[in-house]
Amino acid sequence: MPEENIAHIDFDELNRKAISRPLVSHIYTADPSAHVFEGRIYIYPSHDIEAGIPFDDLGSHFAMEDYHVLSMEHPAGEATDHGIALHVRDVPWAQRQMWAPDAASKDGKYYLYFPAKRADDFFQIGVAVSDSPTGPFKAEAEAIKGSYSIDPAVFQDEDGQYYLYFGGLWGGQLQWYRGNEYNENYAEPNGHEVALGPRVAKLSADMLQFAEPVREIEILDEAGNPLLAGDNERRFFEASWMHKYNGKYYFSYSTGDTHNICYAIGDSPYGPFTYKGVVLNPVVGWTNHHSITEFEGKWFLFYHDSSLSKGVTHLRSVKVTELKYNEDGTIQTITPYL
Ligand code: FUB
Repeated sequence: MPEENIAHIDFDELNRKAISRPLVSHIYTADPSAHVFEGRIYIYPSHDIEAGIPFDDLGSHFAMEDYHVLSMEHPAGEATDHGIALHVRDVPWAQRQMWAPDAASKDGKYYLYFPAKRADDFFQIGVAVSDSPTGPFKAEAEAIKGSYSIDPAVFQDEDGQYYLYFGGLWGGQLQWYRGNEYNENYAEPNGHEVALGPRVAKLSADMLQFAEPVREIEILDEAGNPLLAGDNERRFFEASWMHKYNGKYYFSYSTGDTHNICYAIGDSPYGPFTYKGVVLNPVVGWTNHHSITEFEGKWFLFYHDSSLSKGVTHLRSVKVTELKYNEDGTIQTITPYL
């Protein structure tokens, strides 16, 4: 929900109407990537702070410096904050803006994937390793070779392969890439041209690098045509997430400037994916970012909004609510306020 539309909101009333409460309120958290590791829910969010940096379209005011891990025994239970898991000062290649992270587990080790800006202003994606799902994580000396842009999301397929999805427009810099080539003269395509797609690559066996060239994902409409850049209500903007349900791959994402979380379904982790609808309607705050995970046979949507900070778009709070499917596998759209 854009800031111009929140001026008249009664936040006490809105918080009464919200379908769920912030998981923690002693710090601001956002962009929740939730996973179940050994029967417990672990949430890897951004840690929002007020850094006093003026607002701009590149999101410079999202000036986060570290990550905390949250965990829960059950989605209806209390969340525990496990403290600082990684700080930007301990990442040799990164300088600032620790944006939306994700994590994976393999062979008893835990891998935190995160975007951050280098000193020369380019986003890359890094990885940090720990023996515990709550960290502390030790960052690799360099970012993942060939990585760019933001919002990594890691997906473990049933055959044991791991895939990293990523990409984000505007502040996320994806508009400066075609294929995997950077050019400062590139921009978002015109409205009648095909929209830029999210990116995906299989991870190497050691989880530290891409195992193959990064591919661009196609999102198609019902007629099989790629979504166009001018289709702002449906085209990819940022916040990739992948989950599997009844053997199908569900790719979900934010539409950015239209503030929806949408999803598209395919038969392969690489796509193509066919657009199916909205998972989550706009929340208070400009950004909308989520994850979807199964716990004890039910499905849950983790998301954030800025209701606790009374609409400050870069001070968000992570929430969770149940997600339901229709018989045909489509997702029932969630409205965050009654
Ligand atoms: O938290 C910073 C950025 O805001 C994330 O990387 C985007 O997905 C948006 O939520």
